[in-house]
Amino acid sequence: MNDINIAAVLKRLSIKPKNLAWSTGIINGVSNEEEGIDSISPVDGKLIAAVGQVSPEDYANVVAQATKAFMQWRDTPSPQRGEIVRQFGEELRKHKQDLGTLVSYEMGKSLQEGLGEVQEMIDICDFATGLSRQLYGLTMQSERQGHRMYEQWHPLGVVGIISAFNFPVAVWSWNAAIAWVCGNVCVWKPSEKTPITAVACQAIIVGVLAKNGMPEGISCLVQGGRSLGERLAGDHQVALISATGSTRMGKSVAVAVASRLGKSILELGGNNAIIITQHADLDVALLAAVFGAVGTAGQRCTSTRRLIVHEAIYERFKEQLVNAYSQLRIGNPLDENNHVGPLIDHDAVANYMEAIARCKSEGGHFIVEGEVLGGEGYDSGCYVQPCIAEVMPEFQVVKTETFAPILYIMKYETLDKAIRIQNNVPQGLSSAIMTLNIREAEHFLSASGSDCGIANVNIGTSGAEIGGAFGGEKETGGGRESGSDAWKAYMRRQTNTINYSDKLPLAQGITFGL
Ligand code: UN1
Repeated sequence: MNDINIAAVLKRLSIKPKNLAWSTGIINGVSNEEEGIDSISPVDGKLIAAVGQVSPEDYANVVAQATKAFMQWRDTPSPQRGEIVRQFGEELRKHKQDLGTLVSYEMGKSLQEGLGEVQEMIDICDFATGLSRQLYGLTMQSERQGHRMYEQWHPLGVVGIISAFNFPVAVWSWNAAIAWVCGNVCVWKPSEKTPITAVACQAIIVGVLAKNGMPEGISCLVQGGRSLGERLAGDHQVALISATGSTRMGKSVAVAVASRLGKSILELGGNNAIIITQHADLDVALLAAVFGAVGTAGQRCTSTRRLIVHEAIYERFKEQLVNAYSQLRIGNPLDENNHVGPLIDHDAVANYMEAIARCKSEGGHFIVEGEVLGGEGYDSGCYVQPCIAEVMPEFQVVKTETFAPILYIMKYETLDKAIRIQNNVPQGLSSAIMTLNIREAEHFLSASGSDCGIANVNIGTSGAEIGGAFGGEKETGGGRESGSDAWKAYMRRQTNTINYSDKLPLAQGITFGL
């Protein structure tokens, strides 16, 4: 970090005061300076830059520009839209190091993970480019003679994207890249905790659009807090809202969007468990558990929060886990020697402390104690010790998602019981089993197994690839983003029946004559 010059990174990413105007949502306009958002790095507590918040008038202007751009974009052939997304991916390749560094500095995740996040963006651009030639509909057999029936997929219009601080750029790109090739235009409200990475992405896509003679309204950025999210969710001009964040936020977005019969994709909280059976490869299990629990300082939706370990190997695995935690290096995430960076801010630190206190009050026994770290290199006050508590599965705190590196470990006797424990939480995002036994693995993946949107075997709960549909059940919200056929949620389906006969036969054999 000491040799990383953040000012130079910002410059190379075209983050100049002039460009911060984008963040107000005024396309090539001026910022509303009074109500700024300061972006403070959790790495060292320093101000990175400030952006203006969008005013209601700015917002109306943005949506008007987006709506206007949609008229042009929806008529652009999808493979041409894919070509523009491909070029965006190429620019991301060029800027990978700088953007990954900025993600790491603004959000606090390790540089490796920051670069990985940009790689996810590149990957989704490649995926979307291919997809732009594969937005297939079905052809159906008509029951009437001389009739042809088929379906086609059309764009929805303006897609609102509300993203969270923990994946400040990748989750936006999953949504935006797919939405664009589908013919939609996007209005992005990033987390107010990570506004600068959003400006960097906007600078890149604006350049690509300009080079192709396309209007900026195809990609709009609006910065602000909760009230802006509410404005977006309640806006009938926004056909689809894709929101990532807490279950509390998701519930209010869901109600606002449903009340106007809009569409939503929700990717909310997780409470992800790994079941480690007596047939597991414990070396693989250990690495998966530790990366899942401490990666991104426990701030992924997919972070491993619970380990459900078979009684026969419980003590041995526990010992290995404690030993692994003693080797963790916590510190500046831009220093590649460190495994764990800071939490996002002081509120997150307070939530971590509160969860630890609650766990203790419910009877949890900490085998690795948690604490807020102080002293040299920890001046931002956001660095915490990843910790592990032995718990009973029914503790309330164990059923709650705390965005911090707190790992709960519990014992089981039979696989059915382990699966019951795993499923008995309100959330349903990701899950995993560690076993070399095919019966156990297949049972876990069966309908009576994991109830989550993601279920893995011999892989941890985090680190999903973009090619699969990403999302989960229950309080995770039910939405699916990124790969597989998740694109269908970004389009409207139209069923077309064409009569090329000289009669008008009615369906269901109804006769009607004049
Ligand atoms: C999130 O935490 O919201 O599967 C997204 C993963 C990443 C994405 C996480 N590819 O951990």
